[in-house]
Amino acid sequence: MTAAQQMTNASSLYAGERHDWTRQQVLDLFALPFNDLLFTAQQVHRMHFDPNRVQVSTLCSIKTGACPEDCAYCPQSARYDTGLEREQLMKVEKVVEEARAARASGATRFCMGAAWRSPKKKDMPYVTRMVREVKALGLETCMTLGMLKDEQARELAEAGLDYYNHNLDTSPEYYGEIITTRTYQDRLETLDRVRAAGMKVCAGGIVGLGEGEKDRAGLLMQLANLPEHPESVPINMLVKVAGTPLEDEKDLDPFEFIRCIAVARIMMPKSHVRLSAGREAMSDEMQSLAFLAGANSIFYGEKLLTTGNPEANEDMQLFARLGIQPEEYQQYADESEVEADLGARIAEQENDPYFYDAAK
Ligand code: SAM
Ligand code: DTB
Ligand code: SF4
Repeated sequence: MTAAQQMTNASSLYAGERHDWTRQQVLDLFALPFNDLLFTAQQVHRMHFDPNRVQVSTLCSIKTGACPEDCAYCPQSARYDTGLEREQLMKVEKVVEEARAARASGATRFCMGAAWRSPKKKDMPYVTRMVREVKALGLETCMTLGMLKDEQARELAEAGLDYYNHNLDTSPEYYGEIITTRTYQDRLETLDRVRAAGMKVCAGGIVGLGEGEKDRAGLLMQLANLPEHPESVPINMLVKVAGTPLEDEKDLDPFEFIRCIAVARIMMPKSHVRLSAGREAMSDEMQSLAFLAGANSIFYGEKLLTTGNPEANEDMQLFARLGIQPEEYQQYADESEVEADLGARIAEQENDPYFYDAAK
């Protein structure tokens, strides 16, 4: 096929959003010659995005470790001895401080993660306050707190939470090898609740768990066949942490990882695909291939939740070398409006019991 034919092919085949992918169609994409797959993904990418813009989010672990779940990849599960120091729910004040620092270093979204199976009733006033305070800084907000009930999803949406992250992690067939304490269906139901409450969905998975290509295809098929595509699709490469059951897992072929990004881009053409955990172990060249394959979001800042991430200045240097600009997010007309709003909110908090007792 000539390049011109291929261009027409990609535009007609993959221009629109589809929700009826079969496993075979996805496997056929994975089986394309690498150059053809990347070329197609890049064409699809350019139909909906500026190819030289990447969205940057910063993570903050608002409650660390001692999680009752048994996710085999996770350093925060109480079942594995990973030497992680557990921490109680972070004070609202401290979360705001971290969010300000993230904003100052150029992040546009602040993602707050908790090592919970699901939030408890008593946690909700604290987390909704966090959403309000971080939003007041002019940042987009995201939370990942585990499974949600209808009412909790509504409370978060009312507080103004922009995105809720909840990953499917892998294919339904491989899922039982990785997690036994909650079902695939539980995860799908939480995603439905997030959608029904009107928040944007951030849902993706992890690769490098020992799964096969058919599982990576199965994961992407589940995500793309949701009634609406998640606005944000994080693709995590397993970070192997000593003490977890997957600490000695075999490395995934880096080209297979890039294929996964490209297939996600083609299947969910309007979603931000995030090159998520695992960047510390990737070369600059591999990351640039991921951007070429259609990744257009990263976690930015030296820490993910509990594990390392490249230093912010290393990322900025990489962006400069590649001619990439961070995507902008402007909610406020100017900086003084942000500062005035924040000042008023902090003053308001001084007499608020949640402000000082959030960790109890
Ligand atoms: N506890 C909540 C939950 O699991 O629903 C939210 C936080 S949890 C850490 C969020 C996601 O991080 C997981 O679904 C998984 O995809 C990813 N993750 C956790 N540990 C990881 C690791 N070692 N390597 C790569 N991704 C990881
Ligand atoms: C996601 O998909 N990846 C992020 C975020 N959502 C919450 C978490 C990655 C965690 C990596 C392991 C750690 O730092 O604990
Ligand atoms: Fe807990 Fe989330 Fe880690 Fe699973 S991924 S053990 S639910 S913190």
